[in-house]
Amino acid sequence: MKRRNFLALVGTSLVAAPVWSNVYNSNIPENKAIDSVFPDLPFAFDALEPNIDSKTMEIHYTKHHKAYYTNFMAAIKETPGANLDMKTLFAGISKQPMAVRNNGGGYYNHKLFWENLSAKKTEPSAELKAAIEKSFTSMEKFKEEFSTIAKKHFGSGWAWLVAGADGKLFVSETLNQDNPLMDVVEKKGTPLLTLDVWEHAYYLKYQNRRPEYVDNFWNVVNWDTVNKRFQNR
Ligand code: MN3
Repeated sequence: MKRRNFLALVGTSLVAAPVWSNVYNSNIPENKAIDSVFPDLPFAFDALEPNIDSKTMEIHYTKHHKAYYTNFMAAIKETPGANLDMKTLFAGISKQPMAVRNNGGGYYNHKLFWENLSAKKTEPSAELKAAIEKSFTSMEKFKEEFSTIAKKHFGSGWAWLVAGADGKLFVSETLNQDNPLMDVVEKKGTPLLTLDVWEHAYYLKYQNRRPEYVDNFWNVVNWDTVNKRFQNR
């Protein structure tokens, strides 16, 4: 936990907040950062300009993501789900109220999304590249398939690169704030990379030009994060 978050936690006796004590035995290392305080954005609002503009980033993080987090905490506190780690919660999400599914997904998906974005130039590891080539024949083919799903997804949702239980990688799309960890989705697995294709993610800059937003996404993918997820899947 970051010192600032720790102090915030100490300073405000969050006794009603979920106890995440048994969290983070998950095989997704990024889960470790999720805690009883809203997580920091890992970069400045303007860091991804011009691919993702500063105003969109600011509203997306401080309004949309924050609201999902706040509503998720409100929906899950004092329920049995409050003591589960996110992976277990999502694996049984069909038994949870819609508010937990929508806001828990919204909270978690955005956190993953920020973590797989960076202004720094990064590259897929040799191991990830080999796995992508095995599953999609080439890196270009993978990007094409992922982009097509992201461009064509109807309505609000997310595009994903996922590691399946059989070890194969695949691309998928989910509706609203669902994700591949949820028992309600058809194609389940461990998320490696995600892209938010809700209009709020791009409309201020790109308006109806979602394909341009998707193409520019590749300029700001944080492959270091994707490599790490793949390694720890
Ligand atoms: Mn969003």
